[in-house]
Amino acid sequence: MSIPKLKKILVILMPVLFAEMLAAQEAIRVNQIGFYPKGPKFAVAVGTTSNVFYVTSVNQADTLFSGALGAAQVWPHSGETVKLINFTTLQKTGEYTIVVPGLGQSRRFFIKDYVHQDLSAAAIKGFYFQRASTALIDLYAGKWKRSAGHLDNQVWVHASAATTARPENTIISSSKGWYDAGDYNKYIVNSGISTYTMLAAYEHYPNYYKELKLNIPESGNNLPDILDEALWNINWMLTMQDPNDGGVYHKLTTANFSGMVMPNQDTARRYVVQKSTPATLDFAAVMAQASRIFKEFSTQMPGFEQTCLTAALNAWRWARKNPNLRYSQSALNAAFNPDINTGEYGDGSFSDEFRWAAAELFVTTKSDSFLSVSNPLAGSFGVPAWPNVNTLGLYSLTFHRAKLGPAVDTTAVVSALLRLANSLKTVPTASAYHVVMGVSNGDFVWGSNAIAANQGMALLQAYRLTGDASYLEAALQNLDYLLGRNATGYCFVTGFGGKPPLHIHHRQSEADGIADPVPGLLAGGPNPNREDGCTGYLGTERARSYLDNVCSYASNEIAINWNAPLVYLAGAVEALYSPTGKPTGVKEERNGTVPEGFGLLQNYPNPYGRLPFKPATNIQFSVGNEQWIGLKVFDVLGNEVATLVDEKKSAGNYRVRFDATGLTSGVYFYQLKAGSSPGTGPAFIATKKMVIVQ
Ligand code: 9MR
Repeated sequence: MSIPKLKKILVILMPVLFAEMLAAQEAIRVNQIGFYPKGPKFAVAVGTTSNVFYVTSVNQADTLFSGALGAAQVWPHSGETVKLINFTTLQKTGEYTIVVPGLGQSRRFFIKDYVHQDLSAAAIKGFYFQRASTALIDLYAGKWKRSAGHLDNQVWVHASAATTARPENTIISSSKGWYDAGDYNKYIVNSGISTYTMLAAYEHYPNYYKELKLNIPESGNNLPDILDEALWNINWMLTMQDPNDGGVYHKLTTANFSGMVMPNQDTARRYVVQKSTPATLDFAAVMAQASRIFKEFSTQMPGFEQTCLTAALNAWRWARKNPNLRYSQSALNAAFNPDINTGEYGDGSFSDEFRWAAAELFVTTKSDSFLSVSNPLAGSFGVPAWPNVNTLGLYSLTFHRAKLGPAVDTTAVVSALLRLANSLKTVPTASAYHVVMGVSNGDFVWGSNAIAANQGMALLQAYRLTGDASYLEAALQNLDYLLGRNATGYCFVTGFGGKPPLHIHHRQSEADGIADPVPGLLAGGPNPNREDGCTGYLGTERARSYLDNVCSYASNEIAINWNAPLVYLAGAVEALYSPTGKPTGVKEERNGTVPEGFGLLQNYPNPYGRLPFKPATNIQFSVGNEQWIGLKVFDVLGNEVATLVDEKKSAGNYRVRFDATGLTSGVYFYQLKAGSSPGTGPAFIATKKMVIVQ
């Protein structure tokens, strides 16, 4: 065949080959981040006649493992016929792909220790990106930096919330807090379960979280970063309690949802609206929990433990006096102006909130008066969600069971927890996708991905209780589901995996003019109810009712109560599978060699970061192979005060002189970034604090 002819055929074939390659990547569903060397490893192949699979190097040059595919099985949630791929016994670390003859090659993934450390940190950092009332600066937010919006230091008391002490249109200050989701409102009910889950992650795995660094403004302040992040919301929640009676406003909101604008462009009036029983009880539960957690940090935060406990007790008293005050937006709008048309978080049954608050207050105070008002062990226990919270109290009772005293029947605590976990544990073996998700058809609803994450969290409680690895392994299956072993082919966390969501329903990500969405955010996930009415959903089946389009708030929004169980699940499996139980100090190296020995030459390392500058010092770093290096100094507000390096550097050791003359005494940060080029995003970032004393 002549060369030109061959070329022509190749030109025609190329798009076909490319399309086939993509289809194959979609047809083998695998966690797109990876697996622990000693952990279970599953994937599924969709619609194949092959009976074998191979795990190979990414370029397919080396085959590390081969095995038989499982029997063909239909997953009823997607209607797909799939075969299970089990490569658990492959423990060699590396970056791999799965090949199924006739089907193609999967997306790439790692087998290695600490494989979910970046995810664990990014999922918490996602909350930093949701912060109201503050600018996000380059130093912490990188290209997603933005101006401050929603200072919320002037918030109107809505007619529905008016009291003698705070009549309609009283102005209060209610700053900070996290935006709930893709919208900019702040809702106490949803803050309740979200904040609990973040605090529980710390309470259950303190050694892990004490060392997990997030590069947020408070990093280095002698509190674990995850608690600093939680405090941003706790401090807001405290302002939502009416000091005159202890009741808690249901939400802080604009009358209507804003357009797709940045926070500083949404300047409509914000209100606190009617107090409600569920908001007040969720608040009481979180404040009781916060009180016992921050006790450990009474040196750093004197009095905070008592502030939280007093707030919890006042809320509890209010709820006992007002045990049945529902937040109904239609009822509110019939009676008051202006109408409020934002998220409702309307919940009509409050016994679960009473049980949760009673459990937390009891665990913190050991006073059985709370138990006689509401028995946390009454009723049944399901996987938690914002309207069903009694199981959160069960988690706390389980964790603290050794110290509860005779007032609580700990045998009943343990059996209730195990009943829930046992109903989930064996599900993967019977599931074509080998996941817990889908144990009930009803798992596929608005925010279905949080159901998967919360199932994982429930299983992890049983693992801690029993040490039985089958609970831990079942939990990990749902993390795999979220990261790619699902019927959509997506890794559902922005910025992670080979096919992450790109068009989440998230005002900041839509309005910021940056192609990549804010990272570390979990999309809501498949939801066959499709309340958004958008067209273009992947499929009509429950597990394929997903659409990566900003239109799709019913399947592609993000929300704090969905990210929080992802934080817990990713952090817990990291803490449990990592060789040390702690994060590794070495940041993942993606391209180029991680610079070593980065630090100030004089007095380094220095635990206090205090350095006598007289008036100059040297910053040193090493470069493993040629790459672009940026070295800058920032003040505490994130203003750049010096650029010391911004160029390609070849391998070697460097010393750069930093002259601090002219800078006022105070805290500064110096940051090293390295990567293939300044524009492509750094492969390595390290930030260190220094105190300049002139
Ligand atoms: O997560 C909430 C889901 O359970 C409800 O079905 C849905 C409709 O009421 O609301 C979801 O919560 C949204 C909230 O009302 C407003 N902010 C965005 C939340 C996530 O979509």
